[in-house]
Amino acid sequence: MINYTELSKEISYALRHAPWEYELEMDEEGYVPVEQLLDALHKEEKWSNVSENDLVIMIQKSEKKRHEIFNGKIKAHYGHSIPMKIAKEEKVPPEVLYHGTARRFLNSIKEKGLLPKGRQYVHLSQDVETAHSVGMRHDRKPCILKIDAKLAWEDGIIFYYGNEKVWLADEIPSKYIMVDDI
Ligand code: HQG
Repeated sequence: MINYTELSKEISYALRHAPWEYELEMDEEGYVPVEQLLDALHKEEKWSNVSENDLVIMIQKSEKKRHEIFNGKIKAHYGHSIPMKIAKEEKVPPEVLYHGTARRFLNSIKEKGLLPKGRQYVHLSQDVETAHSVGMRHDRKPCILKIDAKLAWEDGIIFYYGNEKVWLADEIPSKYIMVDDI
């Protein structure tokens, strides 16, 4: 029986952080051939029977839309930390976006704005619930930041589409970030 959550974590690791460990050739959008990924996975005992159909099931079963298969290739929608910057689609953002973070990061965020830190882009959430679950990964009582995406976009900050819940930006200066009244 395949553990699809574990499979998804390993594939996220491969596609976001370490394609070279799996000998994957990645294009500028982050796609790799499904066959290459399967060949790499098959070298591990626990993934020796994984098929393309399992990857489809893994994507369907996941609450978050992390991966996409298209034309025999698979990519991660967001989260990358590899040196080659993944090209994302620029898009007009919703008027407001959210970011869930830890209380201990607040002073630094107020001073420097939101920075990508270990990843290629700052990750923003479409709704408060998503931001809350993102923030819970860093702090049991996370802070939800409200981003004036409309104003930022009008001022020339570029936003990129991750999936229907996740938006990306290169950075968000602190003047567009509100910490209170959520
Ligand atoms: C913080 C997961 C200090 C930032 C999630 C965050 C998301 C600063 C942390 C996706 C800062 C980076 C990404 C500054 C930002 N000073 N701290 N100036 N600017 N930070 O994990 O956004 O489940 O790299 O607030 O759900 O938490 O894996 O980013 O707390 O969608 O699919 O630096 O990853 O998706 O943490 O999460 P992360 P994130 P998956």
